[in-house]
Amino acid sequence: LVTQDDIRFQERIDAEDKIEPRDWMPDGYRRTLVRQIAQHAHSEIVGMLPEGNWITRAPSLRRKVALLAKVQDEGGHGLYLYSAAETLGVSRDELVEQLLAGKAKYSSIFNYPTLTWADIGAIGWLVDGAAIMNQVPLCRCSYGPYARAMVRVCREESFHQRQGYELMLALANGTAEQKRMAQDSLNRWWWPSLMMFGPSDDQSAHSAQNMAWKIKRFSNDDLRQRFVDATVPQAEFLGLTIPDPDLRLNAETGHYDFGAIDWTEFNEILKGNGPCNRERLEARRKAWDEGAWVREAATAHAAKRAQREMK
Ligand code: FAQ
Repeated sequence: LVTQDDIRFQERIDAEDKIEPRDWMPDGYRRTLVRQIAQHAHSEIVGMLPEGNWITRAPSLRRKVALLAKVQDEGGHGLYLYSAAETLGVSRDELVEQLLAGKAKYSSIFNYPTLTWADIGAIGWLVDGAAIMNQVPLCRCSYGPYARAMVRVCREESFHQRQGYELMLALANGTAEQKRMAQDSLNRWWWPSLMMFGPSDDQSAHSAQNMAWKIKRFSNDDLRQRFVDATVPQAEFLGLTIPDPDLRLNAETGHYDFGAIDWTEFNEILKGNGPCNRERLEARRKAWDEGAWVREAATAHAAKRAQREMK
């Protein structure tokens, strides 16, 4: 049933008005935003784990400092996004609970292991590269708090992407063994990075409505194509080979054609059966349990301060 409120809401969207927390919005709009922003926040928090794995083993002080800063940024993005979700009437506790109970989704990409130091380069280059491609249009999302949060997040992700590409460049120009490591990590991260953009358009349940509401500005397949077009020349500059025998520049379209994505692998990961799904959730649960004393201390401190202010 379409009401007058729905019609007026769509007119505001079409006029490029930003929707703010206290404005009327359809329940479906609120629900899909909570879903997307929460999944995005969880991705940032779980996304700290694969790279965190290498902080203690970074090969130099300079690399360690950069990686520490990057992982810290991701924690910041997660908290920032939980706050954006809270403006829609859910609490951070609820969202964290859903994550720890295994009921919430987060990006498929963070369920792969980081086996070598080169994976830190590949994550920055490809995973942050894909994240930027997807998130720059979100700076124009119709929901104000999410759009504004994305501006800072995208600036920081750009730094992350450069950090990763520069690392890959150092390895690709290094010894034969270093170059092999870089190629091996490209081989393992390429296809999962393409899956980050989500199912193909004809399989994407939320796309049509989210495009009409201007939450999404481009479809999953459009963004995936843009990512391939931008990344292939970067791989060529590194002297590395993209692991796709079907990849070729299509002279007619000006875009790269690429091979079929293994959607079975993607769907298995979404069901919780990826290589690291269990390990990631266990790490988050452990961090939550071991952080209980911090939450208790902060609550006690806040209560004490409130009491002092009342006097
Ligand atoms: N993994 O109908 P659609 C980062 C789900 S970047 C897992 O197409 P939609 C930075 C989807 O949620 C990564 N699930 O859905 C970083 C839906 O599930 P539901 C995070 C996926 O929303 C870098 C179902 O499949 N970025 O963290 C995936 O229209 C390095 C149907 O899909 C964002 O979250 C996937 N790859 O489009 C951190 C960006 N793809 O809820 C550390 C914001 C789809 O029906 C290190 N999100 N699904 O059960 C979005 O732009 C959108 O939500 C999409 C999906 C494009 C991800």
